[in-house]
Amino acid sequence: MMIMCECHIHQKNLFPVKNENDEKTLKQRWEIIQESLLQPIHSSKELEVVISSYNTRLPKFLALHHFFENILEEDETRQFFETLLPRIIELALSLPDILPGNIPLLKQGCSKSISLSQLQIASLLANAFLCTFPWRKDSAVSYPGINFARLFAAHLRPKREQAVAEKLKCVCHYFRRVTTQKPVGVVTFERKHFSKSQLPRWDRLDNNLGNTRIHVSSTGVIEDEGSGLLQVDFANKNVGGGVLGFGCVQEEIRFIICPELIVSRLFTEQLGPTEALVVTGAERFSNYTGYGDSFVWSGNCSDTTPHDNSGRRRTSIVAIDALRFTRPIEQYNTSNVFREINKAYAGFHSRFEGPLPPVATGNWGCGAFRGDPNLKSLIQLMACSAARRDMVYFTFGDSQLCNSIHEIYIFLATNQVTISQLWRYLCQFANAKVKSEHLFSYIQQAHFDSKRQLCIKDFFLFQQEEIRKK
Ligand code: AR6
Repeated sequence: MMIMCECHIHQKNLFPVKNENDEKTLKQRWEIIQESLLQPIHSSKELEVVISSYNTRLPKFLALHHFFENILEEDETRQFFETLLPRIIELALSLPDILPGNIPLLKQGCSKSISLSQLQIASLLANAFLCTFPWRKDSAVSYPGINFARLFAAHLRPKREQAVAEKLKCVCHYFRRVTTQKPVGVVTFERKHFSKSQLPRWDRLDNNLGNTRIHVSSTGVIEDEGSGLLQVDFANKNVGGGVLGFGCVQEEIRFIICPELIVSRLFTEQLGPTEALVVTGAERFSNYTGYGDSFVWSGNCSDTTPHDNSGRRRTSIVAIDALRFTRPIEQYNTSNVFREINKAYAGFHSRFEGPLPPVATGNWGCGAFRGDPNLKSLIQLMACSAARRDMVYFTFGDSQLCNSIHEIYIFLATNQVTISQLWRYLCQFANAKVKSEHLFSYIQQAHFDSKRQLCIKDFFLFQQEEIRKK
């Protein structure tokens, strides 16, 4: 009946059930799912019972109960169980018709892409909402996980409770939209892998950094002001990070307002150090205010982004995961700078010739992952320059950072500093006993010193030449 991807719901997937005589027999999992979900469900507690009839490894749905019992109005809860849930179930159970073939996996070490219609994604997400995907022993560690169970259970931390409820509002809103009017577009998920030989030699690139144009702004956010640009997702190596849990920072917010991104968790294996995921065509469904614990769903978003010839919205989002530093001082080590610059390059590089859209980014790796925005802005500038893209950098309200990035850029441009020179200064900084907040002034000094040394060298060469001539 259902042949679903090399990944999850599988035709031959059998599940132990007890028969009338209390004996254990094996039954096709999809049959059990269908039978269970076609029963009437009036509350989140009943939904939990139904789901646990075909998925046994579940945490308690405390956040979901809290949401329907304490957050929504009685009327809204009734509407959900009377109208929306039956529609979500119908959408989930029609998966074999909507998506009859297999979905390949985007495995580590391979560059590969998958295109799905928005309707196929909606049906997959409806299955994820109903937790129909079995837990897979072989891949549990290296794939992020798609069932919504963790979100339904994310209730343990009181401060986060509100944000989890707001995320559930985004999810309900998404299903309300896609079950009212079928979406017609297409979304492409592209995994990019770079081998060592495909990466630049940073110590040899003589691109002038001033040739890369940058715009730095202390106002605006990537998803609003980055329209038409390559928008960076400050990702986790498990794409989506804590979107189906407590998480509520840049990546999780992006995924929850554009829920089609969540489906990537079904088939995208953990990102390796020189890998990125580019998603083209995802629609935005929700607006929001706040950030982190203060995140609030603020209603419908009508995404007016035009479509390309393949029916995809012209929105490209690139997931790149920075390193998380428990000891921030370690980020200046050459090996870590090398890892981060290659990761950014993997995200920004395009195999297409001709002018490329600029990168819309900001303090990548500098929130939850505790990086230094001064260093990360330079790393991203170098990666943009090597990938032939301009850069728009949002400092997220930090006007001091905005000024200092602007200042160092002017310095690099007017002094015609190249990628390889800046790479050398960063390597020198790694060995210098200087405080990290002085990175920019260190670079300026290092550049003057190296110029002075060049002048002295030139002077001696000139003198030697003069003596030789005499
Ligand atoms: N536009 C521009 N800048 C932003 C935006 C936005 N919409 N949102 C936040 N910032 P963070 P990380 C700025 O912590 O450190 C997630 O759980 C703001 O200054 O999300 O790379 C992932 O799944 C913020 O402090 O990214 C990973 O597990 C900074 O960007 C982990 O967090 C960094 O945002 C990644 O952490």
